[in-house]
Amino acid sequence: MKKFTNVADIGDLNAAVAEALEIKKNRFAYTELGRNKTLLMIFFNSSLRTRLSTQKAAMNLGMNVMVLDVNQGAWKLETERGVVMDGDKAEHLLEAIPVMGSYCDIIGVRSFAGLKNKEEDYQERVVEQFIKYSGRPVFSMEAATGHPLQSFADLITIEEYKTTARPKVVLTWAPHPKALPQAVPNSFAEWMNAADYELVVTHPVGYELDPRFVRSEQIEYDQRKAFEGADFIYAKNWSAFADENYGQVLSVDRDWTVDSQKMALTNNAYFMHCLPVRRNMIVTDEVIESERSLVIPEAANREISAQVVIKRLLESLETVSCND
Ligand code: AN0
Ligand code: CP
Repeated sequence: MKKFTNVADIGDLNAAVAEALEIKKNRFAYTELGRNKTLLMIFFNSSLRTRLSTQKAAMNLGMNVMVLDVNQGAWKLETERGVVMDGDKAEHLLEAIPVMGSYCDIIGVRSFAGLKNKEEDYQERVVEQFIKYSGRPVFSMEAATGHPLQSFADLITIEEYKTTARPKVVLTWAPHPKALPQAVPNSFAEWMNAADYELVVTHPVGYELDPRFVRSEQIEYDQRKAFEGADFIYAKNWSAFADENYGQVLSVDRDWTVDSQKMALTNNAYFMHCLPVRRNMIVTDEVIESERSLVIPEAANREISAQVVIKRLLESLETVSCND
């Protein structure tokens, strides 16, 4: 595996989950694989879980880890080619990327959607430039349109807790005061479809996701109806995807908040959310604190999904290191 930005990169999902569960039992089986290898993690946006779990995963593999917060202490980076750089941006991404690549063996990038220009976001400009110009294997730590490390952890979690071969998994939109990207729901749908679970997506009219991720027949606009018989409820907010209101908040209707009354309609479903979560907007205290809430084991599995991904990228490296 030379890059990791979507579900196709990981190949066979059964094999990936089996590898994850094996690693979970013995996290330190591959400490030699990463010896004298360096991971550079680059953050254009905030993070708690991704930063810590990915660093831990790399340390489990014996790697050295460097973290760069682009917005704290680095030069402000220009990303557009052809601009006259007479503003506040002191360095261009086109120099910064190969320079960063020269100091490491593998690169992880977090770069959220700007939510201003749909075409730009859906072209995944930043991550694609890292892939093209760094000369290193690159993995997404949440890019503009996807968050595959999260979805892989979600898949591992569902595999651990499911009691039927093909569970009913419901992705529900829930209210949030600020505009959020579609990356998490896009990837979640992509991975759940690839796993061939029964996926139902519920959201208010206007919140339809990219049809490349969610087919129209998978949408149920009535949230309560969608919850009926569900084995897993996966809550997430996202902003509008449609051209006419891309990146906008169309509703903050708290009738969409996940509460105990709605959970009672399900097949005693587990509750999931990628975190960070706003309590009593997305989900009530009662539901997130209930014994059916998986948010903590789900977050813990981020270490495991990251470790499988970094292990596979390490295995793809040629024997010559960047210092040779
Ligand atoms: C981000 C998002 O919705 O994409 C990160 C989630 C992992 N969430 C927020 O910015 C609150
Ligand atoms: N779920 C997730 O990616 O969390 P962070 O934004 O804290 O990394």
